[in-house]
Amino acid sequence: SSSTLLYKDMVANHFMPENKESFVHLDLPVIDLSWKRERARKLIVRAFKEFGFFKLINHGVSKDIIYNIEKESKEFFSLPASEKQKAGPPNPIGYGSKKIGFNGDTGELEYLLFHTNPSSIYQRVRTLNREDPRNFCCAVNNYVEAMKELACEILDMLGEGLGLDDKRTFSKLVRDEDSDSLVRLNHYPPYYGNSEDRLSISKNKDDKVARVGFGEHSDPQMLTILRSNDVEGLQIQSPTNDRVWIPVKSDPSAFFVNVGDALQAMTNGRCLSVRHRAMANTRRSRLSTMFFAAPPLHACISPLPEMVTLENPQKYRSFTWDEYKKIMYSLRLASNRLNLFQLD
Ligand code: GA4
Repeated sequence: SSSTLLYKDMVANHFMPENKESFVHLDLPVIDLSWKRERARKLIVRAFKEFGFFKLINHGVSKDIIYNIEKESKEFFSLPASEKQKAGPPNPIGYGSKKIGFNGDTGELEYLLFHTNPSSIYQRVRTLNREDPRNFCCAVNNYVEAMKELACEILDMLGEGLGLDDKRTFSKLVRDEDSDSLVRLNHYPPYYGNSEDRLSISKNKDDKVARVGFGEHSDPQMLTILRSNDVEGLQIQSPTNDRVWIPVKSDPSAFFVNVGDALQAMTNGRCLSVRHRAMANTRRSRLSTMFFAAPPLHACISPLPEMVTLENPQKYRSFTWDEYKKIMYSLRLASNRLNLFQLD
């Protein structure tokens, strides 16, 4: 795990055919939460600076919490469409199918999106005609609580690793009772494709038709924690070559953690909010769950004074999370929205 080559160099040295997308099979940086804190925080900082992503193992989240949310998610998505639609349309939270955001983006998935406060989750789930919505709520709430703790622990280690005056600067925003954190359940149904699609879509090496399930984008929030079942799909764009995609092997026992735009801004560009996408190319359903750790709407997002130096002058102007959200919902999924806040 203590490789000497930087990940970005490994990607940069990779042979690239002209004008073609290419795939590099790399192992993501791995962080083991049972390591000594000193070591874990050093490698978290390194992973976020070079890659924007890492895989988290020995995270200590109970198997029951994980099992229950996956079970409820599976049950929800197997309901008849008319039932699921009662929790929609997404405004932007709620149940959605194929439509992503408000500006014409689509994907091969259906999803549930919630604010993470218990009453918001209950309000949404209540409308479903289920035997007992409390089971669903309970599973989501327990998962959210575990993810919030985990996100804050990672953010505190990052704060220490970056040498912030107040090591809790990041986690305080997420722990704030007005935090705008979200939880998302995605379901990518198996995709077989039809003969017309086969002509226009390249086949991967297993001769299965590859199709984008959720198009390339960066996450707007501070930190994302993703978990999926054992069906592969996540791909990460190389931070140094936007035509190179890095497929991530699925690991249901691990979490995948990535930097969002707000954290890139606060760290003045040190931590990278890297673009990623999900493919729906398999014969089995992919189920994934994301926790998006976000600040409150009124919070001011600005490069922290410790992150601004002579060699690394202030890169972004400050903005409120509310302002950022308004702009992100006015743009397409793939937009480089943080660029609009760049100082030059
Ligand atoms: C991407 C990350 C999260 O899934 C999300 C998405 C949101 C949505 O689906 O409502 C957005 C997308 C995401 C970024 C740009 C805007 C907003 C769809 C879209 C086109 C919930 C989020 O916060 O931003």
